Amino acid sequence: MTSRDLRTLPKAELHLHIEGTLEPELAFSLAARNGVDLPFTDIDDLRTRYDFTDLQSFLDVYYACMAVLRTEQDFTDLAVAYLERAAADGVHHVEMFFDPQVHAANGVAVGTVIDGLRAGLDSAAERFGITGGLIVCIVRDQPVASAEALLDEIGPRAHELLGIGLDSAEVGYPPSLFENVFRRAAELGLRRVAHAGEEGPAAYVWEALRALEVERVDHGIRSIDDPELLAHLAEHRVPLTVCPLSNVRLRAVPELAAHPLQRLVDAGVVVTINSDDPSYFGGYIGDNYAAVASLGFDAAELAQLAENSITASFADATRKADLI
Ligand code: ES4
Ligand code: ZN
Repeated sequence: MTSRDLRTLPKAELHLHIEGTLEPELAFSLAARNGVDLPFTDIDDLRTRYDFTDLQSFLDVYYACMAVLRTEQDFTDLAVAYLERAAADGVHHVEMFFDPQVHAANGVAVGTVIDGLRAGLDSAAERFGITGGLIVCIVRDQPVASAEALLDEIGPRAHELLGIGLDSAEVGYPPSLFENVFRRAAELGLRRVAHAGEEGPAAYVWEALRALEVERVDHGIRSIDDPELLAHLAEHRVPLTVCPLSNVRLRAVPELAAHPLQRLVDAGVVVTINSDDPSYFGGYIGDNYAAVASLGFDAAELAQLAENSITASFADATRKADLI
């Protein structure tokens, strides 16, 4: 399948950290606009820090860059820049993560972030017909009390959000820590997802399913180590949002050829392809599909992965039927 054909496959992006779409050029221009000092001398210096060895080495750079995002307009600009690229890659529906606890530490209220991102999504709806919504992510290496306080804050605006997620440093921060937070989120009407089995073990995927009652698992690639878990995911059609280029760049897999994607598909798991933090990991969603094509997936298999992304989304049934 040519990369042009890959880009015209209608698809949904379900695992995308909007802060991870911040390109170095925009980071430096927002730093200047907001009078924020970045701990990098220039764009080239920042790019040299992209040689990640694991998840934490990436998160250190990612959180440092997020400090340039201060105003509602910054978040709108960020979202619009991403959504333009997504539209060009055949994305018709986006469920976008954001990390309010990190912005709060920079003095930015969650309402400012929500307003800015929603304005970006509204503009993409008008310009490109893109649908979607926001998934508020709990930063799991911050105290549980901070997550509880965030829930207090978003309560009145929960109807403007699609869901709740769980991200950041995984090992040592098991999903069960956030059982009460996710229960409260469900009571607010939020859909539930969580990062699990990226660097952490298959046991964390089980915990996300049992303690948090997630409807999708973000990454989930370590599920490959547990045949019973694979059978459970397949039987209950719990989708995985897999991010191949992210897994390579953060060394969650030794190389692309060693990625368990094919084995997950062969186990009958509903797998989707996503970009995670495209500015940092060397490619947007079209590049991730191209990486999968390079693994030997044929046109029918790639079309199935794209269809899975629509099926696995939280779009309503009418919208899903339009897109498939
Ligand atoms: C993330 Cl790749 C990844 N894993 C966990 N948390 C994250 N936040 C942003 N990107
Ligand atoms: Zn992620």
